[in-house]
Amino acid sequence: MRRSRAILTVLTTGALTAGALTVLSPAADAASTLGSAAAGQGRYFGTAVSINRLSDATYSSILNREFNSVTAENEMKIDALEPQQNQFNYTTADRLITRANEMGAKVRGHTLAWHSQQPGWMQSMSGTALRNAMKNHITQVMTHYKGKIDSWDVVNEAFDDSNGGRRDSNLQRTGNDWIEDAFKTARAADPAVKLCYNDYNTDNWTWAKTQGVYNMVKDFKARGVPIDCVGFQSHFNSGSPYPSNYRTTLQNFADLGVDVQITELDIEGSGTTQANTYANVVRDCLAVTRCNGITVWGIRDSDSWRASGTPLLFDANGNPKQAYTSTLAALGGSTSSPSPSTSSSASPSPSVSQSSGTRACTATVTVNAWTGGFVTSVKVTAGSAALTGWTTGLTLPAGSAVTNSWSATASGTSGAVSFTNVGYNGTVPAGGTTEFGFQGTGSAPSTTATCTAR
Ligand code: 9MR
Repeated sequence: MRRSRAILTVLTTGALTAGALTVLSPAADAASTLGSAAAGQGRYFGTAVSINRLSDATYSSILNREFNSVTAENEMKIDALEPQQNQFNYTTADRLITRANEMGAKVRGHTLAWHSQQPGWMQSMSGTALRNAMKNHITQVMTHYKGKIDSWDVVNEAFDDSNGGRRDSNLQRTGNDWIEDAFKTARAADPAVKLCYNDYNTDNWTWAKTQGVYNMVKDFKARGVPIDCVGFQSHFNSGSPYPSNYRTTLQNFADLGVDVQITELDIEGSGTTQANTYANVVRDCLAVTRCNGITVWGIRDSDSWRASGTPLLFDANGNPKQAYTSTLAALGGSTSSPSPSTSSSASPSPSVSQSSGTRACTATVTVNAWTGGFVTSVKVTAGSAALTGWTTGLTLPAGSAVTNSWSATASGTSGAVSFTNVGYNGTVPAGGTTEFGFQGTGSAPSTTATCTAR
């Protein structure tokens, strides 16, 4: 069930003097998160989610705030859903679907047929028995999730890493037609969902593996085998770097008449180099009409399967990295550019119509509340002079408490609370903005906030 939510955006001022309240439309904040910026481009921006991290408040609040698509990192794999033959366990995966519904997020289903993460009973199977078990798994799982999934990875990683042919596996040994059999079974089980082939090291157009997958999709389209999309995992690192022909690859596949999706993006590295590569990937997707969306393979570096490569958009503390800012900017969003609608709305307020040189700021509060909890985002906008620091204050109703905050240091957890910039976001150019947020229990705080500039 989707929770009903109240979303309110109010501009308040109170830098050096009390200011008038101006109500803004929610659209004023439309492009300040990855999900909303991607939506503005007609795409989704998703992440892999690991169910046991949802109890981590920092993880959970970033998930809520930034993403509008989710992929179960492991919970919808074959071993998780069918641990004993024909005994299905949907409990954990269903929790993730519920969470996605609460977020209003799409779900990518991952994955129905794969040589890896097979339950023990399947690993030891072969021939017709295995083929039938594969088809039964596809039918049962897709029937259970009918209407709840946007795209299914029907077959995952079926190609050899170097020679452009098929990977050897127990599934491959059931006959070369196992992939098309999987797709036909999937279409029959749920005709409405998008059916994808998903793989890694298929990003560089000149690589044999890319050509192998391309030729299979071309053949499927020519023979009417159902396939709707191709997923590019895009795990980039020094051994498999982002290729300059990535956009060509995406476009060539799209030209076969399938959607393309970036399904497991992570880019090892740091700083400007990493940030630029993320931006390039986003720009490549946006340049290809049929590139529907991007999923990163985890939230914080510490959540990654390759944590030591720091390949994600948030650091271990949940702070957005340079790669986050460049990704958001490439999506057409912004965390720090001047916002004309905010500053013009603020102009009636005496506190921001001051002469250049006097530091002032305003705080725009967005509350996303449900029964028993809330997430609050606050946009701090500098007046006509650059800030070197800021503190905003607001009041929580009795019984409410701050449980977590990001991109600011909180002082107090109940009643009157305040939030001060952290190291990287104290400096805000004249007219520029920065954002922080906090999560809490109880009823939502007032949208009236003060902002004190330094
Ligand atoms: O991130 C997943 C990790 O937690 C699992 O241990 C691993 C086991 O196979 O699978 C990882 O996810 C993989 C995904 O399902 C398919 N593409 C490669 C991903 C990274 O290994």
